[in-house]
Amino acid sequence: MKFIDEAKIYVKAGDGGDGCVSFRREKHVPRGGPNGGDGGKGGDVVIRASRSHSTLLDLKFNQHHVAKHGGRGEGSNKAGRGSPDVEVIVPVGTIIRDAETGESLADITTDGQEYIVARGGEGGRGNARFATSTNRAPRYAQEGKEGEKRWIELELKLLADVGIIGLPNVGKSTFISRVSASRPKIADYPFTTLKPNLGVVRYGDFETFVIADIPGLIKGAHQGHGLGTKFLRHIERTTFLLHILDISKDSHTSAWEDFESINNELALFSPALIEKPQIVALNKIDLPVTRERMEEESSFFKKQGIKLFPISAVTGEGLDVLIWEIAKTLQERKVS
Ligand SMILES: Nc1nc2c(ncn2[C@@H]2O[C@H](COP(=O)(O)OP(=O)(O)OP(=O)(O)O)[C@@H](O)[C@H]2O)c(=O)[nH]1
Ligand SMILES: [Mg+2]
Repeated sequence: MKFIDEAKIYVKAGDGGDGCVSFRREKHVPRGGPNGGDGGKGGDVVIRASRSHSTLLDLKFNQHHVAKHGGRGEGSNKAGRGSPDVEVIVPVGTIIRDAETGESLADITTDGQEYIVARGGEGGRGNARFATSTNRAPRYAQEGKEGEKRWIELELKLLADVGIIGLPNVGKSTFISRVSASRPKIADYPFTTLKPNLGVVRYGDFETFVIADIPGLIKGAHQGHGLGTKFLRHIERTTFLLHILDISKDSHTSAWEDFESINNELALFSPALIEKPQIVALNKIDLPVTRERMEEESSFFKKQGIKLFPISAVTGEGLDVLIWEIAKTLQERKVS
């Protein structure tokens, strides 16, 4: 499976406008001075990052990005018009390279960040600029400079929006396999997942978000128990966490105790992680043991001010509601 999104595009900045050769013509003045204006600057091609874009898909169908030339200079010292820049919008996290040399040009890491990939040519100077005491009537002007052009490669490493946490065996991988095209190994024993998996979740008509399934955490993870905390850095840049709980194993399991114990491990590992908002789901409600206690657990969480989403990753029950909640929360965070 590929989690690198790539696009190759051609960018060409506008050429500068030529400078103008012109002389003043006035009544009764046999030979006026030079008054040719400068040419305008050609438009740049600028790459700009936007948080509202999540893939490079648009650019695969729209490869050529060409800015307009600057206007020619005119008589009466009128400068040519500068041309507007052409913007190419990319998601945050895009790496820009020169396609020919492979040279890395920029790493776009923040919303609104800009990088000029092709600089517009400067306009040529008009003949008015070349007048000197010895040459009062220069008959030449400069040509505009050519705008830069090249092929560039864009690469986006997908960053997960949502990280799934929970004890081993609660159904994290089952969940991601149900809501995305990701197919991690699923089995009824702890530590089935040994390295993180990413899945792209589609919802609505065209929207997507990326979710990361990481190995299960256990008590003492911060001391290296289980697989420890070594995969937690993979979810350090996510917007929030999906915390999955499972009370089906034995009748003494309390969802709240598991919830607190995982959060305790998170806090010990990284204050930044525990600060992240969490959406909490109770999985396996298709099993009678879980179903019976679902209401009780939900009302307990509610008292703590937390909404518990009952789901079954196997039958799909409750998943739509949960996905919409995740999508809504992501949207709100993008806007704010
Ligand atoms: N009945 C039922 N079983 C489920 C559900 N979700 C997962 N399971 C089962 O629970 C077991 C563990 O599922 P996984 O998805 O591998 O759990 P995990 O959380 O990824 O586990 P680790 O990767 O080991 O941390 C498997 O046998 C699944 O079939 C569910 O909604 N209902
Ligand atoms: Mg797993």
